[in-house]
Amino acid sequence: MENFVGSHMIYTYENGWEYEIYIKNDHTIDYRIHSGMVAGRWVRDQEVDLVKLTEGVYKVAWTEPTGTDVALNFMPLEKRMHGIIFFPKWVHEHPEITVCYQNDHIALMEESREKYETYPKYVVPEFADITFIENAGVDNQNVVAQAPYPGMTDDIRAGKIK
Ligand code: FER
Repeated sequence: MENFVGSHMIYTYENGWEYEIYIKNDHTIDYRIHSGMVAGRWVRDQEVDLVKLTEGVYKVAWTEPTGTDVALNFMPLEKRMHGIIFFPKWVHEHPEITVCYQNDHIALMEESREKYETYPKYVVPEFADITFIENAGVDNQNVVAQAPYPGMTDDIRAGKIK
């Protein structure tokens, strides 16, 4: 796990959705969503379950305050990952409610998951290509420190922002 913790990655799912993740420590991630159904959403300090499955293969899984469940498998040496996202029905119908800096709107997420429908869930299983990877160290507060904007992932890949 020593190698994987600290990984800062950008990846594009085969459905075109582009995501960014920072493995902040062995039980916490920060992330930004750059395109797709909930583009613009960003989150810090999400508690996750993180394990090394075998050499070079890591699994990150968690449940969001929105009720969305996520399980990601990373194969950094192959620059590939697979993710499966289980969206409650309400997030699929009202994605804009979840597009925010979630840390400032936890109560709204918890109210919405009670107010709207959960089932049937909208399940999105996709492979992705990892287009950027660096190790940013443990508990680095500067990696995911501002809202996503159009073109941000190009800027990160070009080394223009940190
Ligand atoms: C990912 C897929 C989904 C990811 C985060 C999510 C950080 C979160 C989705 C949501 O809460 O809406 O690859 O990576």
